[in-house]
Amino acid sequence: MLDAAAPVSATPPVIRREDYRPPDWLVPEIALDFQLGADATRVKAKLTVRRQGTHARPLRLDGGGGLTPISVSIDGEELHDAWRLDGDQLVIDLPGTDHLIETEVQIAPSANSTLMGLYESGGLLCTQCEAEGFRRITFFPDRPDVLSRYTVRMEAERARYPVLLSNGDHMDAGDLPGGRHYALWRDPFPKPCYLFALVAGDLACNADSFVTRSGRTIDLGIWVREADLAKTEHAMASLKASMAWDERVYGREYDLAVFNIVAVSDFNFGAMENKGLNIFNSRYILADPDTATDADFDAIAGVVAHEYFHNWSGNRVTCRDWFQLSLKEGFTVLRDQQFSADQGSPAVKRIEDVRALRAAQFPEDAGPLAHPIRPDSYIEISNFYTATIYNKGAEVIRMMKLILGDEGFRAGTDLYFDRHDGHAATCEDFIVAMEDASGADLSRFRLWYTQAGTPRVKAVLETDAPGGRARLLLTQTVPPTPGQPEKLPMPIPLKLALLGAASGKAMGGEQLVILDEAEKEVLFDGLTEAPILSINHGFSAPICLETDRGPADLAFLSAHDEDPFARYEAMQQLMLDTLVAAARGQTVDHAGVIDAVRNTLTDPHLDAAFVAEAVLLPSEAFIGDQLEVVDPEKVAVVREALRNDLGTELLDLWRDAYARAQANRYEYSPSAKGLRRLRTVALGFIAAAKAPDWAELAFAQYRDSDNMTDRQGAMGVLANNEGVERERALADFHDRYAGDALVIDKWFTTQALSTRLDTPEKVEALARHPDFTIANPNRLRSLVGAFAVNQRAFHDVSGRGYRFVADMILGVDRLNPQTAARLVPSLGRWRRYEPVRATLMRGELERILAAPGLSKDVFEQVSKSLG
Ligand code: B3K
Ligand code: ZN
Repeated sequence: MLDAAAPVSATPPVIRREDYRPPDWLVPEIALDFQLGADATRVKAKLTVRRQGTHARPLRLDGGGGLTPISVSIDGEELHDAWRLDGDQLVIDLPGTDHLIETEVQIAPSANSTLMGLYESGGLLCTQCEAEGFRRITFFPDRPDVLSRYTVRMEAERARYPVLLSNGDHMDAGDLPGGRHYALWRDPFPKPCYLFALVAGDLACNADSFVTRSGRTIDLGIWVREADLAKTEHAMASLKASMAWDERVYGREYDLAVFNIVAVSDFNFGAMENKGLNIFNSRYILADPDTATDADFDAIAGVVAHEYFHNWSGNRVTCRDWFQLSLKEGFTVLRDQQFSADQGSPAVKRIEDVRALRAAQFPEDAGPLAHPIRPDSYIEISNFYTATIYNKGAEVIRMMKLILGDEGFRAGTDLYFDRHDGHAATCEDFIVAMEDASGADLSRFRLWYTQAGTPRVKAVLETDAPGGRARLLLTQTVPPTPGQPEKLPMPIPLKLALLGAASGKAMGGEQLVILDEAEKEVLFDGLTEAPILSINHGFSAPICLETDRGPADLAFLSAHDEDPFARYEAMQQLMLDTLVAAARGQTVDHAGVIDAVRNTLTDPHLDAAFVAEAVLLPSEAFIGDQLEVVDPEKVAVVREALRNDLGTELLDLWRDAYARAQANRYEYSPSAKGLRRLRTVALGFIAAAKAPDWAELAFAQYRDSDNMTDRQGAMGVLANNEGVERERALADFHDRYAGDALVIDKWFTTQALSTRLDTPEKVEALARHPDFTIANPNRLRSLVGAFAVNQRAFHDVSGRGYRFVADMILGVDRLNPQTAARLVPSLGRWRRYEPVRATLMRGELERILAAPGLSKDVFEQVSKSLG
């Protein structure tokens, strides 16, 4: 039998932030004893419990996923009438203040398809407890404000599970009769149960060490299947770089003597920051140049850093309740973004981060699932691991840093860590630490925590050229979102400058303007040239910006702006204005964009990575986001027309760029990465121009590459087009990497993202491919997740894309509700589309909602999308 989450029988309860109450009982100590087996694992738990405050309420321990108690004893006595089950909770009436509770349960890891709690992956036994998975392992108050010291004893068959890992320090190990062995781990740091982890299996270790700034040597281990050991070097280098960076930039030193990472192939998310024992989706650990792209290498560094940084922002200081999730996630995303920016090109990293924000968070903020970074309610907390909590959360803390200045911010984080070390804190605690350390008043800034929706800022510059004066009028509105029809103006920090229209130089330098009312006027004088507005430098605020700058101003900024982000943004805006006008049915001239791209391609001062970003057209989805009503086919057609013109008109320049980039020898460095990126971008434009040799060039790049970035890049270009080379490349790729799951994922994704018109039917056929399975989240996402973001294909007017994704959601929900629910938002934005598609999408949501036995995960996302 499959052990999925309990299906919804009645409308599931809503959990509200305002209902938070401190725990009635604390659990200062827990000792766990695991008799591990894939089909049956016995878990004994000894909890020392302490009544908190004066009350007569019983001890309530959460259970779930079919936990059945084998025995319960209180202060050493097995008492059958002193406890009861109330739903999934074990309820025990206790007379005193301090008691010892012992429970024993049996669980079945191999039948656990939810990948929460203890489960089996590729022969390993591993855990995932955040947010509420620990209750699937043993009865416990499964909430982040109950912190305990853990002692963990694990016993298992030695041949099958030679390595036994848990949190903290390794205390003891030994052989037992019958081919069994045991290990004992103790974690000295009190932690919430969501940070508990264990792993048992046949693993090899890349062992290394790191000496902290205070001179302690930390043993580092990255544990993988023996065959994957050679692919762990980059993750190890990233880990050591993260450890040094957190000491240098945030003054945070690692605390335990051991830091282990285990890679598993079945994992719902990217990775998990369990104390001293991070568990990772293998895609964020394993890499070598032949099998991983530059983007994969970058993501590995980012995720390794992210999980490591959680040791302070998340583990030493944790969250009081799950409404505070952004306290650890937003802050930690900011920290990993800063780390990655320091490792490579800060400008390119910022462009990538903003692109990700616009692709995932802006649509969320504009749709039925919009929520503030500190939500007010949820049905299933797993649905709130969102781009809003993570990425907008990071933007909000980045704005605090900008307002406080680097020193004020660092004083604030120091105070926050000192004040709350070892405790479960709130977003409010973080803001108060920032205020106390810097003297700043963030009272209005708190609106960023309570109001959902992306603010819209309009900037109009009026100039009085002969008088050398200018007046900038800034206005803001925050759009209504579900449950929040009215909004207050937010404090919006805007870094800006006026550029001289002749010199291209900023007159009077850059300034920081905080737009903290519905409108604000900024006056400039002493201007020596006609000014052009350059605004939102470095994307200083996560807003949608509207200006009165025309194509000539944007083209000028795209060639001259001193702020690299603003320069990139000017080009994007120029392209976007052209594409949006075309999608609205206006006749447009591509000459302005072509000239601007020509200038960028021929500017000798720009590096390849920046050029590659700047010349990319905005995505179909982002163009759609600017329209009142989206017709995805129309968007795709106008975008393709501009791409074709850019390809044709600038063909010689694309060939030059291609040739320059081709001369590059493989190394993983910012400049080599930039050249590789430009190479494939140029190849795409050569193909868009239908140059006679495009397929030959693409196939040669595919065949001759010594790295996955170039190979996959070429395969992507081929996959978007017709021809024998396409079929040869796809077939060769599949054969060449057969058995390497992470690479075969790329094979599925490349086809799911294809711009070809037959993509919907190809994707349906791929879902019947023997390599496809809905049980593995990576494989599911590689095909279905990728298809759902391929705007043109997913929104095929036949509705077959919608039907396919809805069928997948229903199928996956029976196994893994969390992963199923993550596919719902693609259908959930139906109101944005033209009526034929909107009706089809809504119909699929209604079909899902009517299905029997829906999980609360999917129920919440679908019902909110329809509501
Ligand atoms: N904290 C985990 C997320 C776990 C998600 C569980 N539903 C990974 C991370 O953000 O670092
Ligand atoms: Zn995180």
